[in-house]
Amino acid sequence: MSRILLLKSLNKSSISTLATFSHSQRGNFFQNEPKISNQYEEDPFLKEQLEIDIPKEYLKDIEPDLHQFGNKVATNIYELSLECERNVPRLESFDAWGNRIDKLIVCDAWKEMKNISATEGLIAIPYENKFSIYSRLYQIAKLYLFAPSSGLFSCPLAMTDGAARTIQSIVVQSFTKEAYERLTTRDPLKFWTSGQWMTERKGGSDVSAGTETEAYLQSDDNYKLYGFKWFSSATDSDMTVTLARVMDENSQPSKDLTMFFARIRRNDGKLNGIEIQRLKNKLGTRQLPTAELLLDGMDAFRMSEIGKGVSRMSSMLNVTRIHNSLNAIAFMRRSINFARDFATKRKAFGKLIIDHDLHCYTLGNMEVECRASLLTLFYVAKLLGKMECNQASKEELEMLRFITPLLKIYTAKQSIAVTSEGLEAIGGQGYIEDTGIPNLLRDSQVLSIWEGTTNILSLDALRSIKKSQGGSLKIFFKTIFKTCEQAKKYEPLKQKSDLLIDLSKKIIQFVEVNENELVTGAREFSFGLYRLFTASLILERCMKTNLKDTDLYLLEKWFNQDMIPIVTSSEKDFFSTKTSELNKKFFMNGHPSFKI
Ligand code: UCC
Repeated sequence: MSRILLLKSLNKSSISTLATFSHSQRGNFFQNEPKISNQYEEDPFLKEQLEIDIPKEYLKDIEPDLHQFGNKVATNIYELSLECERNVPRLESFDAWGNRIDKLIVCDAWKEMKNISATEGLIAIPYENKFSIYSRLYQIAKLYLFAPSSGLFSCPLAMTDGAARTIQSIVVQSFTKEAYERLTTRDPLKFWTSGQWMTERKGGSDVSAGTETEAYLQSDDNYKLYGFKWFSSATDSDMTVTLARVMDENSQPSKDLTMFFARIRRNDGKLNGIEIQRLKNKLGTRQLPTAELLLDGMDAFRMSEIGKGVSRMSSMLNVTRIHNSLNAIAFMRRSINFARDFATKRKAFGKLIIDHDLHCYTLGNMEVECRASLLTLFYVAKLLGKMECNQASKEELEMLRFITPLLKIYTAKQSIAVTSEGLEAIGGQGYIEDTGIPNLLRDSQVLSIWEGTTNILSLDALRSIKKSQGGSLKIFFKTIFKTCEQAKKYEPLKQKSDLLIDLSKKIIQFVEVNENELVTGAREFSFGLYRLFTASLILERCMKTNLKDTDLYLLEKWFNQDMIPIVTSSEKDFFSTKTSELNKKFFMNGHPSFKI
């Protein structure tokens, strides 16, 4: 008997037990959700790279810690991050009687993230320096595991690390001594986090022109600050580093900015001359209490020479930009880990989607971006570690300065692309908030904006070339050529090494002849440099892993893109003044302000 006839022949109560979608049943099929397990063990590429980069005598102590932490970030810490996502911060500005209270309410899970950060040594590790120049790399690997399970606590950690590094670099003064100890402690009862307030209403890129905050001298290096900070991430921090213009005796502001240190609260627990105007309503990073702050006589200490704030603050920025990148790559990794697990559980067109070649091809492309960028992140982490142990050569310091913005802009863009692909790989469910997947994309979107946008940091790379009178670019290519010369000796790497040399020479020649196109083409230029340098690191990895098939595949895939887009775009005349005018007409036509 057919199913329909069978259903017709039954009375109502029997139907409800048999019919798949009757009111008492909701169908038989429920999709198994994508899951993650130990995030260290799930990442053999990471493990292998640590084996390559860190001597055995250190790794034997580091590995067990990464193993235990890899498990936590997939279990209880991950659960806390979901809690942070569900219970976003709130601000109560007034009490019932109209008194201004500016009470910032964050959830218990967020507070627990702070405790975990301290006890796991997420900031302490490089400052304890137990593993010499490898301490930084160890910390960055650990933060990489933490970031996508951190409920965005990785943001205050970035600023905390930047602040600790900045205090260290300016020689710890009496008022920052306590701060330094607290920022770098493992004791959760003593641990402080720091904010980094740079952006005002006039914008966060041209900080020097946009800062209106005024600093009035009280005594010695003590000042009172008056101003309005427009994007103050992690307002629940214990201290902050910020910029202001020092006012002279005629109440005239200094031309250049000065860097200050301030506590958020005074000893009585009240805000330190700060009013929290409102919390920001953001696309992502909603777990993070980002606020607009009125500084109304905030007590602060001068941390830099007057007018040297931007250059002093840049040591903080260089650290937070590395954090930005590690978050970007970590979000890619998490996205892939979810997508690939889902592929082993989801069936379509008669088979699991892991058995559809097209789907695998898509996941493979995501993996390329994540692996390649991890190599560049580790390269930068090693240089930072050397610098902090005073073991970096002049050339290495130059490389660190030059590659950091390249790493930041490239990984941020790729993170958005890869996490977006990751959502799509999970289909409609990837778009559903309570799967815990969409926040990877929402949170990635900010990475290309904060800590310097893509355009600003492309120009920053150009500025660093100019400041070094071309020296940084020379060292950059010297490093690439050196790797290529070694790689050439391996037959399977010869063709790509020659190609990399050839492409590098083309871009060098381009710079010599077309300097005037570099500003308009700054993005393409920076992306190209990043691709070339990362290619050299993949070659290096291939040598270190004895030409492992998956590393050779990574190499092949990495070269399967436009490696020098500034050259190819310039050949089409995209950067000339004439084309720039056409371009403006192209996108502005129809806008009320535009007259041809
Ligand atoms: O977005 C923000 C939110 C914080 C959230 C933190 C999250 C962390 C990630 C966590 C992931 C989950 S905070 C603000 C975002 N804004 C920026 O990052 C600023 C972007 N703008 C720039 O970077 C610009 O290039 C400026 C502000 C640096 C340009 O300003 P100026 O005044 O034009 O500065 P100059 O002339 O370019 O540089 C002044 C000095 C020079 O040194 P001297 O005085 O010796 O000639 C530069 O060489 O500073 C030096 N300098 C640097 N040095 C500038 N940048 C650097 C650098 N990166 N490294 C070393």
